[in-house]
Amino acid sequence: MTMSSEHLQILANKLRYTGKSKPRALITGINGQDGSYLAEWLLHKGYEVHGIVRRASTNNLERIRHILDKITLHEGEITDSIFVSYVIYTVSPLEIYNLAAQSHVHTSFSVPDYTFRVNTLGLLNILEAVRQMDYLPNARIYQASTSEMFGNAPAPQGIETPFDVQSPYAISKLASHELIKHYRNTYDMYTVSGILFNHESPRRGENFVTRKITKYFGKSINDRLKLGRLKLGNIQSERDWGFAPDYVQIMWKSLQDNESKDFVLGTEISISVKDFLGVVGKYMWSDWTTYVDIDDGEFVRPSDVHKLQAKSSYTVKTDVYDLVKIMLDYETDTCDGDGYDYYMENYGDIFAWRT
Ligand code: NDP
Ligand code: GDR
Repeated sequence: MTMSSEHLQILANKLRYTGKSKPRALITGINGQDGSYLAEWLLHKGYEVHGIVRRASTNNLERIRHILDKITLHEGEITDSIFVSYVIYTVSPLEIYNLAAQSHVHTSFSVPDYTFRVNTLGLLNILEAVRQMDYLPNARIYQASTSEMFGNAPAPQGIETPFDVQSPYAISKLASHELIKHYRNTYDMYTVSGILFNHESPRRGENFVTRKITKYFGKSINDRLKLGRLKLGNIQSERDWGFAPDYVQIMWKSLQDNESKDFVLGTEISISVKDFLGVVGKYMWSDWTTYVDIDDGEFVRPSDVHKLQAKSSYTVKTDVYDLVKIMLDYETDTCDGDGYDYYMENYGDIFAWRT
């Protein structure tokens, strides 16, 4: 007896919930901030986890070093359609989380072409690979969309807010958001665009503003004096900053519903970079103004987004004030690893899924 693709799809959906087979997930960008937390979360949920990483001449696996023996890595670029199709065909995942991106907004002004290729054509490669393998059960696809797509639309921004992009990065992500809708509406594929506001952690890249600030202020006064003053750009801009582990759980949740739908996720609290510095200064008993220089060249963008504040589809647990504490504790070595001990002690079960 041969099975139609419809039957295979039904069977796959049944297996997803019965626990008879381990569900298999593929994460692009698994060695990034979110990819590393999501991999931990999916392992905790009993998944077989596969990830795509780029070949590098230096070690780029630091964030997933502790789980390397539990996951399978596939080395390649998401801009390479042949590689992407091959991995999807061989892994045959039930869920694909597309987190790989040129994710730095300021950098996207210097490399718009590259940004578009990774952030948009990368997703297209995944969507086409899944669509064309219609003899395999369709994988559910999560796309990492961003609050940057709202740009300077008046805050708070929710699922109904019209987009107002301000950077090549935002344009590339908006094109991907439209691709997600197109493949869902046209081919009946289970695709989700999660529009996430800024989320940070001790694993955040060092050239994003929260990590840049906490890394600097986590140092002793002597070390700060040796380093010289911290140079920042536009400190008036306001962002809705949350804690990355909270966000990856919702990514997973969004692929477990009966129907796929897009959503918005943030803390609903928005503070400026200047106020973020104020909170850091309070925790560190430091007057931040003594240590910071505003540089109106290097770190200022050709156009910036003034205020982002979510009208969120889900509640998240950690607010920006706890986030600052977690990030500073990590830098000052008052906690083990990336805030786990501190967090278990103070907030109980939020991190209980971590191994
Ligand atoms: P990171 O920059 O930490 O991670 C990006 C990942 O993408 C890295 O693993 C990187 O690998 C990988 N990557 C980049 N280019 C390629 C490529 N051509 N082929 C394969 N892999 C590639 O980002 P985050 O973890 O912070 O964010 C995850 C996703 O969520 C991104 O798509 C981002 O745009 C989006 N997003 C993030 C938000 C946030 O506040 N963090 C908010 C909203 C959306 P490598 O190490 O080799 O560079
Ligand atoms: P963002 O994060 O652009 O919101 O993108 P970033 O931390 O880079 O900037 C936030 C705001 O801070 C201002 N700023 C500075 N930014 C950086 N990086 N360095 C500085 O020195 C500095 N000084 C001031 C910026 O102008 C901006 O207004 C992040 C990324 O994770 C994206 O991938 C994601 O989509 C969005 O968050 C939501």
